[in-house]
Amino acid sequence: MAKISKSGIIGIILASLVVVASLLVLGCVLKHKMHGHQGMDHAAHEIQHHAGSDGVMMLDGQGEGIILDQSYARANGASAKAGAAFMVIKNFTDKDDRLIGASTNVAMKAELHTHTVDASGLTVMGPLKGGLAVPAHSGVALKRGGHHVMMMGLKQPLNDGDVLTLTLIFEKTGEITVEVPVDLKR
Ligand SMILES: [Cu+2]
Repeated sequence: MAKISKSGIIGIILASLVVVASLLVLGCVLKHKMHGHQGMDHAAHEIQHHAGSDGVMMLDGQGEGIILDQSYARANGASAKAGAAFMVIKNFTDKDDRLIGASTNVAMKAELHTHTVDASGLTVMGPLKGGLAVPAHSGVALKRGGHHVMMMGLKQPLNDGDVLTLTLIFEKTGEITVEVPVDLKR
């Protein structure tokens, strides 16, 4: 059996440490990369953040027709009488369209709302009169503090993880129905 010198053992230990350190760094890089690709919500948040005050933004990705993307709904507590739904409406068509109405299975009534600043500088919420323009080849963000679908007269509490059905009515495209997850953490 070969005799291993003291310096040989130290060499082996050092080499092992380098290998472990390399693996840790590699693991970290891979994790970040995966997060970048899979963290759609993160990206969505970023996009919504960058939309103008009218909610209109550049269209990213590819698709056909009108797509309701990154939707979620929430309410303030189990006894809330109203909730709200948010999403990015993506118009991949060549026609300017307009969101003119909404309905849902979980509320008596759904209305398009927006936030505006009144004469005294207070931010108030109210119906979006005339609907919401969704220009051709554009996205429109419905986000907290901006445009949203108000669901009034909730028939049931909105619990985290529930899925509700939301129908949006567009002037040209007609009705589009999507399943919307409830996410109370957003
Ligand atoms: Cu509202």
